[in-house]
Amino acid sequence: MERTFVMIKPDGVQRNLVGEILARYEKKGYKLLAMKLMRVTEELAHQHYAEHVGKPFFPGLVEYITSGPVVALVLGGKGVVAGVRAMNGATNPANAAPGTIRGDYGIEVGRNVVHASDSVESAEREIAIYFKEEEILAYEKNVDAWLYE
Ligand code: DAT
Ligand code: MG
Repeated sequence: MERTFVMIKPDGVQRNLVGEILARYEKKGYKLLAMKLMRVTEELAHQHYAEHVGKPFFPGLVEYITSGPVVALVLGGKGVVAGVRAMNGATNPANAAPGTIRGDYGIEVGRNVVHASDSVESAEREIAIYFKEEEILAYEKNVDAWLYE
């Protein structure tokens, strides 16, 4: 099953949006494979956002992502990588369509509420940064027959 890495960022936790955001992914039909409340350390932030090291916004990004607890998730499902990116909306909430998480809950790019992997390859890389394989569960749900033909 395709998997993606998702994070509800510190602003999402502080603004009491965890339940609403999880509910969206759940209702869509994506399967929760792993979940934890945790703090992102500076070291984790550098690993996670390795592609952005040295960019002007990088220090602010690290400060933001390490500023409070986050919820780290692994979600599974057919097309889940692109599907969650679409549900999250454009990187800058100012450009994110209404109906998306960033469009509905965010204002500025530096407080954009959620993260999701941008490809199957980056999903596997990011999952490995945040989770041990034994923390990721494989299980059947009866509803699967009602989600998949
Ligand atoms: P995404 O989170 O949509 O994958 P990204 O990987 O390009 O976007 O950037 C990672 C995060 O860095 C993004 O969620 C918010 C921040 N960021 C990106 N571009 C930025 C910019 N131009 N100014 C400020 N923050 C930015
Ligand atoms: Mg990205």
